[in-house]
Amino acid sequence: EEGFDGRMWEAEDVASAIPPRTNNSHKNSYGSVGVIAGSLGMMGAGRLAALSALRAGAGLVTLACPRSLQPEAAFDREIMTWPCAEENGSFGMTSLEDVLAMAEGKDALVIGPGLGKNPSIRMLIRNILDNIQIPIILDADGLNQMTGDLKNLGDRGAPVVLTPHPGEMARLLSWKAAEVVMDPIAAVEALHQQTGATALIKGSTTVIKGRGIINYHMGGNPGMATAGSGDVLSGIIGALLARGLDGVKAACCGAFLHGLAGDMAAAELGMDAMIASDIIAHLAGAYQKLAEAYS
Ligand code: NPW
Ligand code: AMP
Ligand code: MG
Repeated sequence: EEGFDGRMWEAEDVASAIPPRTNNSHKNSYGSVGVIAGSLGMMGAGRLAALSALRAGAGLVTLACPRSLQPEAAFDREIMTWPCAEENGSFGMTSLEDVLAMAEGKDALVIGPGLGKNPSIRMLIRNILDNIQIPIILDADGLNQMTGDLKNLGDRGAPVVLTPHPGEMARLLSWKAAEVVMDPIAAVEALHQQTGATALIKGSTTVIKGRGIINYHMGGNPGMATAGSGDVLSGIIGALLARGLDGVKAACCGAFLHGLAGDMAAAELGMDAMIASDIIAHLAGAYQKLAEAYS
């Protein structure tokens, strides 16, 4: 059985799920994450996901982007970039060859933040899901694009984690957003049932459903209701998948670290002024708290 056993998990559980750094290790020991994200006007979403993956402890992060946006994608020096063939500032089916080349040798892929609405992205993602057997987290426009086309993901050779907010969940299930908000547990169970993937629904309570178990997380605060905060979560989960956690553990530990970093950002800056980058900056403090819980 993957993940935790349905109880509310503690810092100690999260700390012990994430393999500690060892003395005779190197960057490849901590996973290589590929991020497929961004489009003209929303490259920031891709950058936030990529930097979050690095701050969550991945050894290497490569941000694939539409070719014309490469200078913006490369803004953070530690992030490698992978310019891809583009369709009017967006990824599309014509990006497939470049994206498959980027994915080679990666330990996890983050797909979706800021991808936008180019309809040919749907075929691109379908091809990736069918042809690449590495763990994937699918979020944001990656989910919106795949509505009606996410089935049998449990039979894939590697985990898939889906992280919709209630609006994205409503589209995926053809429910009303109000119905999702009223019963997020039923929604997350339905999404897991329909797709076979690990499903995580965001909100003031985050609910995670993988094989046989349901997990909850109640950290975080309304200061996290700010642009890009979900893109940060997807990068964190990508890093944890690359570090070898299964789908449920990556989702649970990712939600925990994201909520804790968000609470530390709010404590320092206040809920009104904090922004998504501050959640990334406070991942350091969140990991320190975990280390204290573990020792
Ligand atoms: P409403 O209208 O509020 O009632 P979208 P998005 C609903 C990128 N970003 N409970 C909401 O309902 C993302 O990565 C880029 C209930 C509305 O109908 C995506 O790729 C940034 N309903 C892209 O933008 C920073 C809720 O869902 C719909 C809900 C679009 O993502 C920002 C909105 O969903 C952003 O991250 C809730 N809790 N939450 C950048 N800097 O580049 C949402 N809804 O249309 O998928 O829009 O979430 O903004
Ligand atoms: P997104 O809508 O994709 O940007 O994701 C927003 C992220 O911030 C999710 O991880 C939510 O769980 C978190 N978040 C947003 N609002 C709150 C809130 N009121 N309390 C706790 N977490 C929140
Ligand atoms: Mg989002």
